Amino acid sequence: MKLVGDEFKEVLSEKSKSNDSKLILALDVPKNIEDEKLEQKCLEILEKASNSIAAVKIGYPLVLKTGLEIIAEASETSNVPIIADFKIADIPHISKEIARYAYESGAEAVIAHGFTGRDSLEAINEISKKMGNKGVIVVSNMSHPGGEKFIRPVSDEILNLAKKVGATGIIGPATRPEDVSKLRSKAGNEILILTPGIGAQGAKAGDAIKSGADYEIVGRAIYNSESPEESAERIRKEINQNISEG
Ligand code: NUP
Repeated sequence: MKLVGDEFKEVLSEKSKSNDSKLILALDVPKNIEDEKLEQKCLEILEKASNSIAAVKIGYPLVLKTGLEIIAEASETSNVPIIADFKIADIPHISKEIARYAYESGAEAVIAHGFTGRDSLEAINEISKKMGNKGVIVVSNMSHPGGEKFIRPVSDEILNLAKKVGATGIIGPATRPEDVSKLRSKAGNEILILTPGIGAQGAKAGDAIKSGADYEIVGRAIYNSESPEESAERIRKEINQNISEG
């Protein structure tokens, strides 16, 4: 089946090649920043990290604090593709509207939950196609310990659904590389696997990619560090080094 999100896959892959990077920055809310300075500080972090990353992921914390416009501003500042992590989980009509707002604001891809079922994902795919083949990434497993209880046991089923509807990619847990290997073996090669959990959640840079992921998502280890620019560059290199050691 043809996947949605060709345009997103292409811009992501181009940026990944030109920056020699498999790193996606999760731009959440850095600690100890006054509310009035938050937007400026986040854009500054992004600008400084932008040569070390393949994409940036923006989610609820930053959007709820600063407004949806942050997506367009981030896109202008960095020239890297933006993934809107809204973990969309609603009935088809509402899921589609959330995705629409994210794409209209400049996001190249959205993250959606898969447990809502086929009709909700298909509604997002529909708007993705209408807006020029934007990305749809489905959460098929989660990286935190609590993810073991409800989502991990059904992660294969969610992956199957993501494949059936032709989603662009899935989220897998870098904290459980054995799960990433399993997901890759069942996913085939075409679907992207994006994996959070490196650094603050304990996973080592590069291990998830060695287990079959395409990209690694890192937030706090970059934006809460003394020099986000240096940390992003260091983690980019660590990933590449770890992968090259095979
Ligand atoms: O399973 C997931 N785990 C996870 O951490 C799915 C996610 N989308 N994330 C996101 O990745 C989370 O919302 C955060 O933005 C980022 C990880 O951040 P950090 O642990 O590197 O700070």
